[in-house]
Amino acid sequence: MTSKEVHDLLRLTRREELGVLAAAALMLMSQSCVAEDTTIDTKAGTIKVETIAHGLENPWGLAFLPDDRMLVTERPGRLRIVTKDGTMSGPLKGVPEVFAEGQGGLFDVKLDPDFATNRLVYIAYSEPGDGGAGTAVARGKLGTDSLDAVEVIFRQHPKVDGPNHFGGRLVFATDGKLFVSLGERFTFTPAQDLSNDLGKVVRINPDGSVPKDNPFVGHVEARPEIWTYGHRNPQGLAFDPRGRLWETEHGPRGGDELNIIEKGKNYGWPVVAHGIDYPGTPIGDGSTHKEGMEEPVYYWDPVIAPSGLAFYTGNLFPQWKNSVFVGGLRGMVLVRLTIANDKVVSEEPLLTELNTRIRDVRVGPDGAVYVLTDSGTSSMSYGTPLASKLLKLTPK
Ligand SMILES: [Ca+2]
Repeated sequence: MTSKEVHDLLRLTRREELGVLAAAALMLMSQSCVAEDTTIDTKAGTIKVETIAHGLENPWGLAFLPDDRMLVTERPGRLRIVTKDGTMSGPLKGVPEVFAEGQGGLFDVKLDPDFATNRLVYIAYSEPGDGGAGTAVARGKLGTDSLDAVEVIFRQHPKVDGPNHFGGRLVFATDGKLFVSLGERFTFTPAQDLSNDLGKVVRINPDGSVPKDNPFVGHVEARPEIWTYGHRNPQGLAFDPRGRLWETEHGPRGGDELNIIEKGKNYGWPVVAHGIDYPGTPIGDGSTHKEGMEEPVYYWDPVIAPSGLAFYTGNLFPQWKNSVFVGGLRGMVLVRLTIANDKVVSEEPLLTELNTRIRDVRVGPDGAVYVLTDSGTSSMSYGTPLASKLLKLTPK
């Protein structure tokens, strides 16, 4: 709505309705202001930051449909289709009930590798049930305005009380196996126990069955879906162009991590970690390394609360080859890391001008970088204004 249209609308309005409509008009004008595109200067030159959609509520995950549209999740439990010009559908029907408290709700969304023929979409979410809630994965066929024939293919075991540390990222390997990141639900030591799914990365077939070559298949005490363990709250999961799996997780104070995920390995939580516990006490005996436990490739101190992870694989930004993007919630930053020989050799903070939390980052099929902001002031906030955005970054 242009300011002239707003003016005309107000002029035609009966006096007693003026206040309400003026407030509505002001809101529309302010929304059109926040939707304006902007440019920022980066080491890759000036880039354009375009607001594709705004007014989202705690968006969490993003997937690109083959017809240029996108699927976006909102944590309270909504899955929407967004067109490339920003038109948002209503919430799709068929999404299971989610435990929408604290960090809980609807998380990531992924298309089946054979989506073009089977229309299957996978969602991760916190599922309420006996014992509290746990991360689950469901899949259904994408219809016009619904997910149809939805089935739950995976449930984190056991469900735990409390609203924290669900993980919730999904990624398919090129061989079709599905990886799911699972938080330790703020339980600490169970992350080291292979008889549960707390603080694990699991590997399953698309129908939820367990691949026979998983590392703990046949171990009596271990759950066979486990691929790696000793994680805290992993919210970033992505394959690099060489086919290796990388992960980010929320660590303790001073210890957010970037890890390379390898079959059967132990990533240390809560025995070894960088940083200290939030009350100010050491983690374990205060060590950062121990035999048999993997150290992170990189860690953040102060923490950024990483969420979303994407290797730059497009052609729009040749300068960003060998870069990986990491969203930062607490850090209110999109981090670009340059990787060489599995080491982080530089870190560039991007989008700090926006002063907003970043929940997810993806590289689109067009080579642009897409970012979901989260306008909540903290991971625990609900009822914050619906001001989160889907942004698109392209060279200016
Ligand atoms: Ca670790």
